[in-house]
Amino acid sequence: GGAAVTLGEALVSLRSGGPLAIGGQLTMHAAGAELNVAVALARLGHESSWGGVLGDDELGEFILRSLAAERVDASRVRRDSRPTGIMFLEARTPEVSRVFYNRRGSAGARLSPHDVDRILDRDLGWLHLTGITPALSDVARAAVLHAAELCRRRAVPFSVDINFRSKLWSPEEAAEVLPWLIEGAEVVIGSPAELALAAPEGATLEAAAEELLGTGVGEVVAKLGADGAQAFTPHGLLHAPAFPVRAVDTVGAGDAFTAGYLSARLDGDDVAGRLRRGCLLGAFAVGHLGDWEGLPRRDELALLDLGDGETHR
Ligand code: ADP
Ligand code: KDG
Repeated sequence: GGAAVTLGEALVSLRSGGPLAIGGQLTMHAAGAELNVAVALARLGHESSWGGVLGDDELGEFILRSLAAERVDASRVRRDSRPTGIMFLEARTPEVSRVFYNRRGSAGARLSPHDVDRILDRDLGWLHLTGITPALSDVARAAVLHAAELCRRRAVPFSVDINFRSKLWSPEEAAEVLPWLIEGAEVVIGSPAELALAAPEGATLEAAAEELLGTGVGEVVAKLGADGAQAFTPHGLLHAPAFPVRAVDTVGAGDAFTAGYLSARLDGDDVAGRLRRGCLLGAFAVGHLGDWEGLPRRDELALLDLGDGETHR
């Protein structure tokens, strides 16, 4: 029982169809790694909640409206006089995208330990955190470390997606903080490079996973893009292939994967089932513009079992 809760910074993402320096139309999406996970879980019917700080501005209104439409509880959101952060996603060429942030001094970066107490003051079934939040500001770092500590103290299961963002902090800074964040986590997710960042002794993915499991992490999950994903548990190693789909927009695939993995875990599925649903949600995410817009409701989970180009009549 209890809600699946996540907290962090929500952003507005503005996606271009070409070089930003040329101008033209941008499409507006609610984004942020933790918001993406919250929406994905709600789509699958889980009781889902997102907590954080939004600007007292129109972008904050847009994000609240998006959360409400997706049935994500946002009752513990605080508004702040600072602006809601923005992320530009530039399709510079069809193959190469670039990210630019307008988020320094944003409302979201003001998330505090006090906010965390308010957000987590409830029947908590699961908490999901990311390595983006500690990179935002000193107070946000204190907030997310406090959240992890509360989980350890209250024996609430929690997960961490490392989500290293090089525009926010250096690998050295991240390597110093991440062990404090992931200590005691049930699930730690990252790319092989991110997992190596969190396990400084781990020279290979296997060694990094081994090291993290040795510190008491329950499951270590590596996202491998079009190669699928791999889970390391005390009982061994499991790999799942990606679903073959045409990738339209890969941003958000990692969050979708994480939500799929956690959803299956909340349902009590085994590790193979968790990996499969993770890869399935990742495939849905890459097939659609936007981080989460293309994600399935629970009754749509079998859609990709249809053949290519098939029309369901
Ligand atoms: P991130 O976006 O965090 O870098 P990945 O690129 O590894 O994460 O994507 C997460 C998951 O999404 C992968 O494990 C895979 O299951 C799925 N995925 C990513 N890219 C593709 C793709 N091109 N085709 C099919 N599935 C994909
Ligand atoms: O995972 C997708 C995220 O990159 C995006 O929504 C924004 O949280 C975000 C970030 O900080 O990059």
